[in-house]
Amino acid sequence: MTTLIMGIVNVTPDSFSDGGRFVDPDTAIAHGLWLRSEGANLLDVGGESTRPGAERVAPRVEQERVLPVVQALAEAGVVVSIDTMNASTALAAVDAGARIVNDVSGGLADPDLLSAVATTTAELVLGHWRGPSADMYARAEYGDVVREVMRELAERVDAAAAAGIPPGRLIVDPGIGFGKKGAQNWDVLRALPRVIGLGHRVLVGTSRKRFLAELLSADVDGDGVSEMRRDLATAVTSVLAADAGAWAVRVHDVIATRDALDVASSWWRPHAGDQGSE
Ligand code: PMM
Repeated sequence: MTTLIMGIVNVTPDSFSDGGRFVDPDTAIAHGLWLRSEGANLLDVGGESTRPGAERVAPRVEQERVLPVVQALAEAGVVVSIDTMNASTALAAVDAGARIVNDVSGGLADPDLLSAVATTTAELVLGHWRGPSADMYARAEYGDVVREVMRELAERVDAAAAAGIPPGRLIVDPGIGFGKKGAQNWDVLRALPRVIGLGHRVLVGTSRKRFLAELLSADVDGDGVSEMRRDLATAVTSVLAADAGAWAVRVHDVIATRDALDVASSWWRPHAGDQGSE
């Protein structure tokens, strides 16, 4: 199985599952190196929460959070992606060593982002997005969610190409949880082969998201759906995304997804001639 694992390093006080844990740069760097030791192929560093209802952060604050972390991880040989919607942060992070710009808004939030990325050699993740997190569920109105997500993603690909970014540098992401409610996310995930059919690498981010928690039976321990159970659900969606042909999955709990992908690839691989026990 060749699907890559993108580990999440949120340098934010308010991300919905890990907000506040890694705001200190040294803690964030140590966490990133730990995720690499667990098997992450890439690390996605972000300084602005996109959780539902989150307010925007000034680019200066975002850059103070992320740049030392991007630089240290890049110097340690990690392939770093910068999770930002701001052109200035994208450029500064690429200067600090990031090789991928991950814009969940697909270039819509900052009109300068696509042309800024075009001046670099970075790869670009274009997410499907319908507006800021503060009111994103108000925009989750679709006739045919799969068709509309595909069409809007294709428009972002065209905009990136028009800005001068070679198509081979583009990665698309259906934006699970962004402007989509529970069932709509499942419809999009089931249609992943069609998204892959757009002809670009596809990144999928389901990690710990609300639509997973909504599915799981709540309150076995009287405390909602625990992080451990969300991580297990994420490992399952990671395997299914990999089986559908995703290029990479973006996850908080790298080791759970690594184990799940290893088990799945052992299931799919012919074992004739192996010397295993039991
Ligand atoms: N999700 C979040 C943040 N960044 N980037 C991409 N490309 N795809 C996603 O699905 C995505 C993302 C929100 O999750 P977090 O706040 O737990 O990082």
